Amino acid sequence: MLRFSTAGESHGESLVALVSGLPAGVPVDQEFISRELWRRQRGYGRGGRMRIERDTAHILSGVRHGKTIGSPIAMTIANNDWKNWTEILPVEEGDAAKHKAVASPRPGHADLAGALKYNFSDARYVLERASARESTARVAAGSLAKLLLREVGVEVLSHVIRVGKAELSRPAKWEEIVALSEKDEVLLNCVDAEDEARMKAEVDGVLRTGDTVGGVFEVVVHGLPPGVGTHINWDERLDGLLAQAVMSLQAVKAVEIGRGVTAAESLGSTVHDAIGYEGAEEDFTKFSREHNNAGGIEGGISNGKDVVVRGYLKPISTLRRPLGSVSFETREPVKAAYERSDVCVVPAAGVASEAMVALAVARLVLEKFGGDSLGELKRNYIGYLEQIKQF
Ligand code: EPS
Repeated sequence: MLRFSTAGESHGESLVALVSGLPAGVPVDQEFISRELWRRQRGYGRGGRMRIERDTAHILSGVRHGKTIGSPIAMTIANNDWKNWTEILPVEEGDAAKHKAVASPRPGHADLAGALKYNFSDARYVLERASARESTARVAAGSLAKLLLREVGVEVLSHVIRVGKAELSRPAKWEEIVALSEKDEVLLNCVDAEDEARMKAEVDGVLRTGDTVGGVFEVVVHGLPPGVGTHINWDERLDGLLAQAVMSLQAVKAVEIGRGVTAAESLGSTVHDAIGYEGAEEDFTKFSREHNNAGGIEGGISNGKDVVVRGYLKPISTLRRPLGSVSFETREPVKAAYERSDVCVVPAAGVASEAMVALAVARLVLEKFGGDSLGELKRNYIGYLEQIKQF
């Protein structure tokens, strides 16, 4: 089974990603991993930290001569900011006077619930792990899943469809999303320049007022054949696994698949994607669909159309003009703690979600097609494609 876990804190020495269950023989392109990490770092609305970090993954194990060897892959990503925190957050006891307390919990953050749960006298240690800095390690892990998926023609990318009140006003084409991923400069990772300008204005507005803004990103899985995931068991459904994967990212508060939200207020006759039979191959089979409201998944199984997953992001909870809170020390009313933060992270959250979606899809692809080497996986994959083409 493909599994991964992460370790590391926002201002610690390094982040760590550990990935196991990839077959042997997958080419590992380190430039690709670096670019994925860099894609997560950019975007309009990030704070000063992104000028400090230049994320790169250092591979310690599981890859030799440019390919996976089947054993677990361990990677570290150094925090450049660590040099500024070595005395504030030492591993050894250190000097208590240098401690930098998060003295009043920020509403919306893990601060209060985490301090209560772990019996901390302030929220510093909670912030350190709750921070979305952790998503860097997920992107490193996800880039390996993407490299595997690429071998079977599957790609995963994202774009931004809403920032605050500014929304993408038209459907995006796959080619436009690909073009965004190839750009060296992006503002809000939106396929439409005019809509992006309106999104930028939303960010500029909150920058002025000391507030923050959320939004919606869309992750698209392109080239996935029908039959990945299953209706048979609740915990093997593709939709359920994607929902958990995306919801688990910091600040994501809702996940939608296809037209999931508006489907609830519409009639069945307008929601479901009527089926045709072309006689010629369309995508993977001779069956065709009028549209893709289902977002590429029916009954927890991929249906061969693009898988479309949306993540709804709440506004960042660290506010320059903070909300009311309570001092951990005195229990008196005070303003919530503020320290350097971002004001909008919708593009970055989209890239981190690509990683989570790629890991979930890669897990199910490996479960369906199996194989301890890439060659074995590909043989099974090609055989299956032949089977459904004849159907
Ligand atoms: C974050 C606060 C900021 C962000 C950070 C997430 O960090 P700092 O307090 O060091 O400025 O920049 O995000 C990242 C470091 C990152 O790589 O995405 C938070 O509190 O969640």
